[in-house]
Amino acid sequence: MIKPDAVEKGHIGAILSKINTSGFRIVSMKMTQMSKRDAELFYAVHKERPFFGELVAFMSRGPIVAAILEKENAVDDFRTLIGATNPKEAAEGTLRKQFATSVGENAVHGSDSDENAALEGAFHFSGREIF
Ligand code: FUP
Repeated sequence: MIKPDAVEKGHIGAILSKINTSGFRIVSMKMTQMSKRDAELFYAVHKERPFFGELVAFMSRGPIVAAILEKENAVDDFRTLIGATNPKEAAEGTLRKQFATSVGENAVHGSDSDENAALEGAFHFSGREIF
């Protein structure tokens, strides 16, 4: 997902360009807005964490771009491309280094396993929207 902060700042095009030139194939994509309930479900794994309320408010405050990406080793390679959760720790050349402002508003989400990638893809897309 391209998160609400990056969409608000007009970074959709730059982020998609970097994704394409890094060898990912976009197999699904849409601009949409998560409801508070959607964000609570999507981030349910974090529901006991102190930042959960802020995370839900942030992720539902404006539109996001959701996409499913395909590549050999996609999960690890995408996490390398986006960089550390905290942009202060993100490596040079990563999306979070370039576009994120804080650990909370960190521009991009990437799945952390193949299993979660499948669940998160199904969260946003029906079978007919995956190419
Ligand atoms: P990541 O996998 O890098 O997106 O990071 P996590 O799954 O650990 O966290 C998910 C989201 O929770 C982050 F993108 C932002 C938010 N978060 C905070 O706001 N504060 C924290 O200390 C950790 C995570």
